[in-house]
Amino acid sequence: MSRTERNFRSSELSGTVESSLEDPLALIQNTDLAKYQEDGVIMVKNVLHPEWLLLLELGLERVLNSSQPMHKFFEGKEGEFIETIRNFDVIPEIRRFVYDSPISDFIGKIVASSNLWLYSDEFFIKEGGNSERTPWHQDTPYWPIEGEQIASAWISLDPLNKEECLEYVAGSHKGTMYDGFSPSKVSIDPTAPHYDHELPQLPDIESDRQSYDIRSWDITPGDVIFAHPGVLHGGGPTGPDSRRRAITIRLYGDDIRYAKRPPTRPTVPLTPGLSLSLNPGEALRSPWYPRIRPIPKHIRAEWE
Ligand SMILES: O=C(O)CCC(=O)C(=O)O
Repeated sequence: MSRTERNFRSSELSGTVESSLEDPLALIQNTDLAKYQEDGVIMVKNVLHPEWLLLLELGLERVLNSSQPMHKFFEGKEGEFIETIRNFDVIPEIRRFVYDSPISDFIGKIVASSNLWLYSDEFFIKEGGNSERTPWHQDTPYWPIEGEQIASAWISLDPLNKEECLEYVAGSHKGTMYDGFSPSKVSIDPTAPHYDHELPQLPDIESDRQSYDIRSWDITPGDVIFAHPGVLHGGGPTGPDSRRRAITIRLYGDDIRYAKRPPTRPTVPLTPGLSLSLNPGEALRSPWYPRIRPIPKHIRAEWE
């Protein structure tokens, strides 16, 4: 079956996990945790059962057929691709995935927190071949947070070679927090600042790749990349026959606090009212960020 056919299912691929393990958390080992601390990113192979991938594909189809807000990068150009954020609240498949699959416990193990809250979920959908790069950036300048117990799990529903994968600058989570890129200006300048010069401008990593320790991997659906949101990352462009449907799930633990960002632009995703209910330095607790672990009683009551 062609990879670009609409009804292609990543769960039908050979090479994905065939049966659930009794203890999925054992798939993330102490060596992985040490590497995550050092590099700010790890790729763990074959950790998601095909049924979870099917659930995500159904969720993506529901999002694409919904009136959920979508943003187009490189709009109107050949390399255009779509991004859509925070569908958890309205797309039941994403809720099921976050509560029921092992993804949240994987993140809990990585950030060493048994309490977990959802920061966001975000799809990046590169279809039709020849999609552009996702510009290099860190997530932290866009998010009104401080603390270390937060991680993103990046999951591709399609097989990818390492050039098409999300790429990371190892160790950069320990360095400077740069400004973000400006999504509306990416086709002119992928380092154009998001804010009004309150943070240092992003370096032009793409023009100087040899100066950075860039990591990426060949991906088979079922593999997951876990990353610290302070690590510089950018998405490889896709080839002419490629399709790259990826979702990132971001969860945080106990030490994450509310922090202000420059007032010249809103943070991402939009959370109106948040700055009126929290002071900088307070724990990030708000209806914007639902508790995921332990699973709240009212959620458990749905099936008990
Ligand atoms: O998938 C991509 O191209 C971008 C992903 C990304 O920036 C993220 O997950 O934070």
